[in-house]
Amino acid sequence: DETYDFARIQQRWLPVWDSIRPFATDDETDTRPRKYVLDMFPYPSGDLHMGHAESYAYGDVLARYWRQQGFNVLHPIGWDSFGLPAENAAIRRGADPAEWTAANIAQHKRSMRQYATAFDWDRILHTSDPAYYKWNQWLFLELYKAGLAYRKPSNVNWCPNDQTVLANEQVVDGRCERCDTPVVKKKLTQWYFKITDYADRLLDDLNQLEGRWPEKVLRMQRNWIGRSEGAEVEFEIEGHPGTVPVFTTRPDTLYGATFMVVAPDSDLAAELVAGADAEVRMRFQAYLDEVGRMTEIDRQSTERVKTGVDLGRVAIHPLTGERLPVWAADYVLADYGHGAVMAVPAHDQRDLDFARVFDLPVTVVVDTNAAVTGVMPAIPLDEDGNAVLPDALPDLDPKSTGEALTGDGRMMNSGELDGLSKQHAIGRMIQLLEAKGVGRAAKSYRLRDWLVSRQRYWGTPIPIIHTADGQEVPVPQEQLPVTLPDPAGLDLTPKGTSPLGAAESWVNVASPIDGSPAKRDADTMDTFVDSSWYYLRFLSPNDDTQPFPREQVERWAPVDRYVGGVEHAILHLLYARFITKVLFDLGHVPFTEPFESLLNQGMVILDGAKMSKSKGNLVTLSEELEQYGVDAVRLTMSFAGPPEDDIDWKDVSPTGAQKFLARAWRLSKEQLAKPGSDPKPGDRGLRRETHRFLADAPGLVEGLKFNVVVARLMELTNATRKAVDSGPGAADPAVREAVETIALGLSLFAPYTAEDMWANLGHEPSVANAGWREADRSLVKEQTVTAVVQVNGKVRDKVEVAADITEADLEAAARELPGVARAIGDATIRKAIVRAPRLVNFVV
Ligand code: ANZ
Repeated sequence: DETYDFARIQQRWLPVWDSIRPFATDDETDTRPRKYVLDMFPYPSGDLHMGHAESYAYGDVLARYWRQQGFNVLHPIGWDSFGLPAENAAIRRGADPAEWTAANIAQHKRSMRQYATAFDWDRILHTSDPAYYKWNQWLFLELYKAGLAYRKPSNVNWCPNDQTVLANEQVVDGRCERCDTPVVKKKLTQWYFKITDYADRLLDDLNQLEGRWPEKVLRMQRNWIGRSEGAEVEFEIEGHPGTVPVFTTRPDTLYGATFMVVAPDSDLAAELVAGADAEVRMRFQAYLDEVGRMTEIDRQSTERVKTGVDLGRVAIHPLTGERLPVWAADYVLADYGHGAVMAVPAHDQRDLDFARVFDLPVTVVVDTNAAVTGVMPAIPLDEDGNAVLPDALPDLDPKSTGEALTGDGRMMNSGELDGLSKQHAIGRMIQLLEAKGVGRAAKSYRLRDWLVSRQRYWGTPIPIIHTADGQEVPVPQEQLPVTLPDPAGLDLTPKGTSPLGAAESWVNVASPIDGSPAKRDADTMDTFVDSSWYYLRFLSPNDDTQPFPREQVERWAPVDRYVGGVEHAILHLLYARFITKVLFDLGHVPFTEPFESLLNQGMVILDGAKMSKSKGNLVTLSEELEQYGVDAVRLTMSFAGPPEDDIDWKDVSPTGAQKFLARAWRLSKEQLAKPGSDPKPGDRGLRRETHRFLADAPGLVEGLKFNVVVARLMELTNATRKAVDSGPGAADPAVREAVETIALGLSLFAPYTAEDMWANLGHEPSVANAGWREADRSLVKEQTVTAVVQVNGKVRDKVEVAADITEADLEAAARELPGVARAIGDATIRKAIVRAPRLVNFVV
């Protein structure tokens, strides 16, 4: 059969691979150097889509490449199978989420095999498997015992539609990430992980990842952690015990503080208002209700007119002793800094807006018209050479202009700080505060503790038992996993309390302490807990005695190359980094960062737009595979451009990829020299092309220039075809060498075609086991030049020749050229003028 038939080739090789399992990883006896290539594991909802196809194509290039280069490669896959999609689908269809999940995983598996992903099928896992979540519970208890998991009543983000709590990260522009419903605040007791204890390390260690993670991801993580440096200043409030700290990035402006503002939803506000008169309490309560309905984004919006309530309390300025009014206002957030600010309206726009609405005093303490640098700017001159004096300097009167003076300048109205620049004044003020014992240098973070409990069924049960007298008791390790109760008979629709609580026989247990009646914690874990450490579980997914064996961790981890979408730039990667650091601190792993390098593939889009079912512009992977075949789709992904760039499916050509594959494949069907023939006597020009590819491809793959490798394969294919048709012919051993090299190169991008070519070339499967070939450096170095061939002085053809070609060889090569033959026709050559290596002129 001489025609390239992708369907036949796919059918031929899939069962062979299933039986020889070329990608099963041996980690016991194999002593070769190791690489761990990991693709972000998918949610098992629906079938694989174009995004998966892209990401797995890239992960596979890397896994296959390292293997080919002689590494022992670990490239596993699993499913992030807990979470809302399964549960919501189950609710819609009245089915068990476990069954829905199993069916989807089975479909994914079929599609992944068909897509020829080089996964180790002996190491699969899914997080909703009790064999997995047993260790998720272990992890929870490790954090609990280390004081890093705790419960507190707090305002949580609440999605009224999904009836569930959301982590800050799941609130996008004030809306639920999943269903786009505006998120509100609700007070609930929830479990948290103390990620804020790790804020500095999570931030500082990003420097280690510089150059190995995309700059954009590093930036997003830095912003998310959001470290601000400044000071804490203590204020006394009349009639209130102790002092109240505020966080400020501008301690230099303390003399300009004219009032204090507390977050209405903070404990402090509740305490302060409790002592106020009835009218204030009523006004405050009404305000609080209003604020509860607002999103964080709305609260901080600069567009809205500022609102607030005077609490009728008095704060004492720690330096001047002045009496400052205390207000509650929604632009101050309860869970940032200390939930209270010293308001400096002259220099902070939000405070100024507020002061203007409620007519509060404004004191300027930085003269922003005063130069700080000491260097006088050149004064511009007019046509007559007279100095053009600037318009009057801007007024230092923010109360009337409405513009806060946020720039640098010289301190004024600030006692001992007068005349200093901002930076100096900040340092001096901190010294002053420390000397007086009313403040200190401090940092504040945007990062909050990680809310890990969910009031949903389809997740890992939290392994804590609550006794009747309110104690929290960890479920003993030998009783793990705490498995989910049978969902039959449970109402899974979201109500704000966990459906597990209604499973009487499950939730009611004897206290592990004294056997008295107790209750299981009915919440389940955020699925980001599951994915925060799964990369370690792949090292021994079937071990039920430990989460991951130490020696395997030392062998394989951390992950060398992690491949996945930029949508996980913050949540998942930050949590995985945090949990890795916790595991390091607890002595379970010997490293502090989980992913040595990260590849974020771009998106597959259509006509410039993100594809989605609702927009109706979905390209369906299975249909593309049906039409073009697996290899053409994979090759198209790799050829489209740098992997980080988006791929517009409108601009690419799977048909072109298919044609190229057919061209390459047909070469393997030529009457080639015997397998194992010595290529040395073969055509030098073609050999040079082959060895240049062998020399360049590894660096290109490692530099993630997959598209360039494919382009080079196309060039080599063309050169080989030319050698067969109009050169030394198919039987030249250089042709076999070239075709074998094409098969090796293609095996990274088009595994079916490469395998079939390899078989046509007379080799045993699998080409994935065939290794790479060392480039012959002497061939690579050899210079070539383009010789121009003329007939009667007219250019008729060109030929690539070695720079040191002899005159006789050049003349002989020139005679063979088709353009020359055509021009000469029946005429006889009277004279050949040969100037090696650049020119031949035949006179006829
Ligand atoms: C006085 C001041 C004067 C401030 C000035 C700024 C400029 P970042 O940079 O985001 O960390 N702030 C503190 N806690 C807050 C809270 N819970 N809700 C809202 N705002 C809060 O911002 C730190 C600044 O935000 C702090 O510095 C404080 O206002 C305000 F000329 O203090 B500043």
